[in-house]
Amino acid sequence: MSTTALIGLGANLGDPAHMLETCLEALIPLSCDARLQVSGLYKSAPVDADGPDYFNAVASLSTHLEPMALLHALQAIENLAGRVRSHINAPRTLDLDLLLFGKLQMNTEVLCLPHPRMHQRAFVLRPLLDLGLAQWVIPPFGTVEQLEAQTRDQRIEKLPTDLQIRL
Ligand code: PH2
Ligand code: MG
Ligand code: MG
Repeated sequence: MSTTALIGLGANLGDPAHMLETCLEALIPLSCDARLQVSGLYKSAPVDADGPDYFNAVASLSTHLEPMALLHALQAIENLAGRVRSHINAPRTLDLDLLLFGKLQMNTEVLCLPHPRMHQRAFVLRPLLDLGLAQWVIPPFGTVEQLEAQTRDQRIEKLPTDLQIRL
């Protein structure tokens, strides 16, 4: 059985757009049908963080992995990208957040699903609209469309060039 997982991509150090493209290649083996959907590419003001503007996108994939195995695979990709974990919300070369794993809800020290802050963040919600998920419900808060409408005060712009997946 496969599960649809949504992954938030973010970076604000180095060459973020290039990093996000490279990381898409690394996500392909985690997907059971080699079909990876990616939102448009966005530039956004840091939320609860400092440093340069972030580049953000969201990817959707269908996976056979269990949630913890997927989380560990994402952390391995972050580490390969030279991610240094200095302090909470420190600027980073690559951040891969597991946002949703099917309809699974869980709350452990290492993994909370749905991601506990995704419903408040334009840099997650706007890309989800690109993926056709406007009516997706983020429990217990509401649909992506409703929640995105409440984040219009956050600065975010869609960049003209989409991320390319190079096979
Ligand atoms: N990630 C954070 C904290 N703040 N702000 C933006 N705009 N984009 C991010 O990806 C982001 C953030 C922690 O992971
Ligand atoms: Mg994050
Ligand atoms: Mg993270």
